[in-house]
Amino acid sequence: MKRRWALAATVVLILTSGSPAIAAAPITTAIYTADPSALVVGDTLYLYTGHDEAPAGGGNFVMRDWHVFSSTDATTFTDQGARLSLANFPWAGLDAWAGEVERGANGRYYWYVPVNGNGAGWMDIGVAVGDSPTGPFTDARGGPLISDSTPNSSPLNIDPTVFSDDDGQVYMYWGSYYGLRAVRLNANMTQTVGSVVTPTGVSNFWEAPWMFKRNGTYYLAYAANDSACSAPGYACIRYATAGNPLGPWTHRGVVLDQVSSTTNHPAIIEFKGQWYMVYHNAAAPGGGNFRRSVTIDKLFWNADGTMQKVVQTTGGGTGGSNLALSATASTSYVSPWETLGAINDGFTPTSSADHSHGAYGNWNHQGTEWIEYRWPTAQSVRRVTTYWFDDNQGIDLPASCQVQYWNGTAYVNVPGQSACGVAANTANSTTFTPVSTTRLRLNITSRTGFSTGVLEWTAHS
Ligand code: FUB
Repeated sequence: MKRRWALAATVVLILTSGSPAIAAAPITTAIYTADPSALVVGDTLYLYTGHDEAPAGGGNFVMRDWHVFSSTDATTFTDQGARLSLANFPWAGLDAWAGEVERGANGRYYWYVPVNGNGAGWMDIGVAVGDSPTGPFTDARGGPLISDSTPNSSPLNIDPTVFSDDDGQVYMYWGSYYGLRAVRLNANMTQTVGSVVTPTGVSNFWEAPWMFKRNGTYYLAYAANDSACSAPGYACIRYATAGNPLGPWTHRGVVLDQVSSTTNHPAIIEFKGQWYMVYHNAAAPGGGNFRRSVTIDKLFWNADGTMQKVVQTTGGGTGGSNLALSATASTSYVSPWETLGAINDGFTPTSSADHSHGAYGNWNHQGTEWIEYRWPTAQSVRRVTTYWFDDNQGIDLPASCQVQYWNGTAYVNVPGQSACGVAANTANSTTFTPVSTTRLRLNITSRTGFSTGVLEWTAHS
């Protein structure tokens, strides 16, 4: 039973507020975290995360345990440690992937996790139980709850989301490889009831379902990877709604654009009257597709019960306000009909083709051009985001980019720069070792035969 703060007064606040989120992002840089689920108990928000341990440059998931984080303000999170690991499941050996904790009617806490069960096939879903949100947790079954031998199981049995309805009925959704599945669980939370069903209406489902209820409507958010919302190999978060917990579902749109990691995984929850989207990206220093970081942003509702697309921020918890807003922009070249001022007007584009608030473009120059910010006094900067402009004509996504800063004598590359992302339809995040400077520059190198453009370039301390 989660998400219980739907007071009338807070609903009014949610419907009328539209300001960008300021929250902690990422929740920690001490370790890499992924695949969040969220649970509110009393005045505390708990996040249950996976733990990425792949080496720098690694090309596979290395995940052995799960962590619990707690917060009373959704900004500062305390790592309560690895509260569950593969060692808790003697029948499993690898792949501590995306889990979720749900409170049972008996007051106990059930942690559902996908693991490589060492049996037939690949991934199974197990469940551990504990008497507090932080455990200790122990294997509740001594074997899988769902496996490849479960009739009508998913092509990949991962990513369970468990939902306890107001009437005491419990439902579990899970799956990947486009194979969403659902089943009822009994009141003890550790056995399935009836047949596994294949829900309908969940358009472009790929993996990572998250189920919740608001004002009598059931919501299912999930990772999709169709070309309408993300670049090849990346995911966006879509969602569907239903009047019944097992559907049929109606697709409602995209609630979170593509992020800097290929995978994404949502948890949506209300805490102290504010709704949040918890997800992961590759934005932490040294991050990547297998070294992800859980982050959190505010989520706002429309009056008709649809969700506004989440604005991805760097968060106030890590000092993330947009320094570009107070900078003077300049460039090596801007086409006479384009607008350099668009790059720091604070607008969040809806796609790389969205030049409704103007765009910087350098057609018909090719090769390397730059844009630059100057401040009257030195700023500490550790991260930028770049939303590329692509007009599907002469301006295309760049081949590469490089952030530089003025060291008092010359422009030099920022130290420890993470990948300078060139993905479409997203704010590509680039982190580096903090620099103190009055000037920051983005060198942009075009693809052969094209010019380049930028819709928004933010800078953060
Ligand atoms: O972390 C491993 C897998 O990547 C998760 O199970 C998926 O949701 C994706 O995030």
